[in-house]
Amino acid sequence: MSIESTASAAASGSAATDRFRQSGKTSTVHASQERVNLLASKLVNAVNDIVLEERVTYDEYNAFKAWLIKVGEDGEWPLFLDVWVEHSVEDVATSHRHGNKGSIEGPYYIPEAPEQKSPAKISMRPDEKGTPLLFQGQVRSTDGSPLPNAKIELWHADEEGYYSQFAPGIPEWNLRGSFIADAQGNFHIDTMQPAPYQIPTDGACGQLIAAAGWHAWRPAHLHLKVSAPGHELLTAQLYFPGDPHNEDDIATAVKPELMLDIKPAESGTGVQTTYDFVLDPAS
Ligand code: MBD
Ligand code: FE
Repeated sequence: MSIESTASAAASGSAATDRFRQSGKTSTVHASQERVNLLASKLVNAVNDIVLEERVTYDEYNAFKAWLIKVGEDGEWPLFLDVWVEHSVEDVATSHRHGNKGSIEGPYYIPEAPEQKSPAKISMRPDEKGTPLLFQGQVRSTDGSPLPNAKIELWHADEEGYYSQFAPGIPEWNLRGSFIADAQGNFHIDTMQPAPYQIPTDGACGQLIAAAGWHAWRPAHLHLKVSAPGHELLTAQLYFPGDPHNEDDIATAVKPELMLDIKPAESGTGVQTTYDFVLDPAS
């Protein structure tokens, strides 16, 4: 059976939900009563304002209730929130930075991918389909100094738009890896160019997209986390020029400074690109 015939929203959604539960991201949250009161009141008021302004009917209210239940059943809360809300949270979190501001993490990050020293090739199937991509660059601090042994975590979809561990039949760490830059902060990673990504169309999020007449596409992208001692962690995505969905990303996560410059590879096979990262010192 092909991956296409077995990948489902419920399977990738439940994997993303399990992953989030295991991530420990909520274990350090200590929201004060004042803060919860403020945010929850604003959210409830915003929903009530829409009901009153748009004169929402009981049929619409019940359809909304059924849809919210389905989001949970399909495990799509991580997908829904990361597609439609995370970009604003990321803007708030990184607005102070002088170096790269980055982009959203999305639902498909897995920590602790196997580590290799640069130069390296990301783990991939022997017959991995697609255009070979050499991704190289340098990691520096905001004062211009190179960051020796900076760590670059890279994960992305394959030629068919699937992520390992979120679609069946793909080796565990396929197209995922952690890479240690050299003493000058330089890195050189051989990978495969990812395809544009369509969020699952057979789950609650897909149902909303179809009902609203939207589209389900994200432009092709590389996901990255770049880190170095004494510096803020950078979570970013990088994009490929000419992708039609660079202009209308469903996740609103494209920024002009995240566009790659793609050239034919000097090796003669595939393409190559150079992108430098600038990290802010941790305060
Ligand atoms: C993705 O691959 C992604 O990066 C985001 C943000 C949401 C859904 C799928
Ligand atoms: Fe992605």
